[in-house]
Amino acid sequence: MGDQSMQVLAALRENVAAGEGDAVCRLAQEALGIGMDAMQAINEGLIPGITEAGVRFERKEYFLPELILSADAMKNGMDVLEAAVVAGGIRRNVLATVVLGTVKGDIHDIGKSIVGALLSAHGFHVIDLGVDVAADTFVDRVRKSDAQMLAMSALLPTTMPYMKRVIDELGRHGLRDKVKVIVGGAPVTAAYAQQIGADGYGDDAIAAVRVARSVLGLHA
Ligand code: B1M
Repeated sequence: MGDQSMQVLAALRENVAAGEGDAVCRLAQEALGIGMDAMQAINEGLIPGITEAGVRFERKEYFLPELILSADAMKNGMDVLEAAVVAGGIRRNVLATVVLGTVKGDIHDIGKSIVGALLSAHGFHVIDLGVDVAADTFVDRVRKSDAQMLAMSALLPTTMPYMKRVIDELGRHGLRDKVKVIVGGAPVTAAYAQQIGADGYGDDAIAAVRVARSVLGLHA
């Protein structure tokens, strides 16, 4: 990697961590301008930056307002980079419809949105319901859209169990056999996914795409 790329990535990390949204927006454009892959800018610039903000929050160097500023700065960067991820997608025909959301009680949406962008880039039609999504909303959209997959994200140990509730609710509505369920988010593990009866688990957004393809039996 060239010096210029290294500098842009370091500046992205620092400015996301510092909550400098305007600078992040400019740097994200600079990254694309020098030909950097958008996913590299996300994975090696934005994500380490927001992770650092989380570490500072844990150490009580940051409080909620600073964390929110960092999250907003990350979103500024995502606004620029996400379009490039989706536009750089390798397929144009729709592979399957996926209903996506962060579960009820949880407003973390950055990781979920990255998963959504990558699924779109790989040819999935993504219906993103946003954050704090209730079980009946998930069920309703799965039914109405005839989705082949439901993808849920949870970032808090307290909201993870809600994913099981959604899976149970799909069963109650006779939809469990019609839709595959994949789950993810920082506290979620493969073992937990299995325990709650999900069909698949993704450790990160790339894995989410791999798992989505595999549980739907779609091969390259
Ligand atoms: Co929150 N938060 N937060 N937060 N926050 C964490 C999760 C925390 C670990 C921070 C910390 O203490 N170090 C901590 C949880 C601790 C715990 O209980 N274990 C925490 C807390 C405590 C809270 C609040 C309770 C704080 C408070 O109010 N006192 C509160 C809860 C609000 C709520 O949801 N009800 C809260 C609020 C917030 C903000 C609003 C300020 C902001 C979110 C803004 C937003 O999303 N729009 C925020 C942020 C930014 C974080 C951290 C710093 C970063 C999360 C993030 O975006 N990471 C986070 C610390 C951390 O994770 N290091 C933290 C980057 C993102 C790309 O990663 O989301 O993990 P992630 O997604 C990854 C993978 O997990 C995976 O792919 C993604 C890309 O690789 N993935 C999937 C995600 N979903 C997937 C789905 C899949 C497959 C893969 O299949 C469907």
